[in-house]
Amino acid sequence: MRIGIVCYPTFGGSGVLATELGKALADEGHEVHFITYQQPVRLNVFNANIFYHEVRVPTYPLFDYPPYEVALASTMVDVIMNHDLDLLHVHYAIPHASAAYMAKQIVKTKNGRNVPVITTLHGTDITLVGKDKTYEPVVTFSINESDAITAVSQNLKDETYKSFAIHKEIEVIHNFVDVARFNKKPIDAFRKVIAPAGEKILIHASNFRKVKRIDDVILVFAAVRKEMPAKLLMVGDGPERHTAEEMGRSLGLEEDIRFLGKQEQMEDILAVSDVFLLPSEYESFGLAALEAMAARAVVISTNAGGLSEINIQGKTGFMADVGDVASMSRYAVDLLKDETKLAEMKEAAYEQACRFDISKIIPVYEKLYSRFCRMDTCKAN
Ligand code: GMT
Repeated sequence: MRIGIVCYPTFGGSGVLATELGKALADEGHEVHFITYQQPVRLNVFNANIFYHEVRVPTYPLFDYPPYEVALASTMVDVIMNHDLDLLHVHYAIPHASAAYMAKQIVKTKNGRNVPVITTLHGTDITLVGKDKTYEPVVTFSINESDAITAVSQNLKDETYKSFAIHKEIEVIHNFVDVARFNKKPIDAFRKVIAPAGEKILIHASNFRKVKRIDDVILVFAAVRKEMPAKLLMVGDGPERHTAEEMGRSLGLEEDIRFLGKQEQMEDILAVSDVFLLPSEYESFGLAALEAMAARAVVISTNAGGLSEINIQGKTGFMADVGDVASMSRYAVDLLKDETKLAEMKEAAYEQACRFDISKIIPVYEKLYSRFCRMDTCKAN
């Protein structure tokens, strides 16, 4: 099939998932057209089946806010018509679902074709930004106008029905991980640089927004550090980074916490890590945690949102209520002191990640797409 994928190109989970999906579909022989304002960060391979179309947003002195959605819809129209796309799959509702609706109407007027639009809901497009009264009417309308709607967890599906008047079926298709990529042997030299005395390594990776509760990451680590030598890797960047760095310094932990910034080789960093901390206020799914599990890191997280759909309490990791730093700290200390338990849970985390392997989820998306196959142009795949 010829598939258009619209996503954010940044380090956020929705962009990562959409890019990995597109790459996997291209490997399966589909023609995949990415439509974004910048090359997606994980689109780092050459594949003859992958095309990248950049959305250019011309500026003009009158525009305090250049109209990105208009430029996006126009680019979608161009790509649909020039490449005869079979469908558009948009990731993160705002503003991708409404831009897709507009593009669909334009193509219909121009050549009578009704291009199917699939919208995948990822998280804050529903639970935070989308709910805002400024956006809600457009979000509700464009989700309802989609030909198929998917959510990355059962929790996000439930939240969507709770917050928006959606009268269509939302299908749950869980996020996935390429287990083979994350199942890597630790690079000894790298581990030695981070933890020269064989200290345990904890890690957090995110875009450092308020919803991630970065302070709690530092507090849990401080509690661990009181009990044993340990190191913390902070991967990513965002608005809360400065506060976190300051907090680390004020607790006298600057020698033990490394802020690595945005990193592309997550598999190498995760491979040397023992515990992944994710104390978020909300996570629709927690793709970063799933990638950590595939690399055999034990996840200590909150039980918010869809996290309990991947993390099994006491088996693959531990969960506590949002803000319950004391419990998360206790879980981390007890686990890191018990080598046998740690090894056992690392293995269980890996096995759980295998249940969400890319090979299991791609066929689910392909099945969904096949419902919209055009008899005249759809090839066997
Ligand atoms: O919150 C982020 O890190 C980015 C955001 C996004 O949509 O780009 O992530 C959401 O989508 C991810 C992929 O489906 C999920 O794994 C994250 O849990 C979800 N984030 C939240 O719900 C806060």
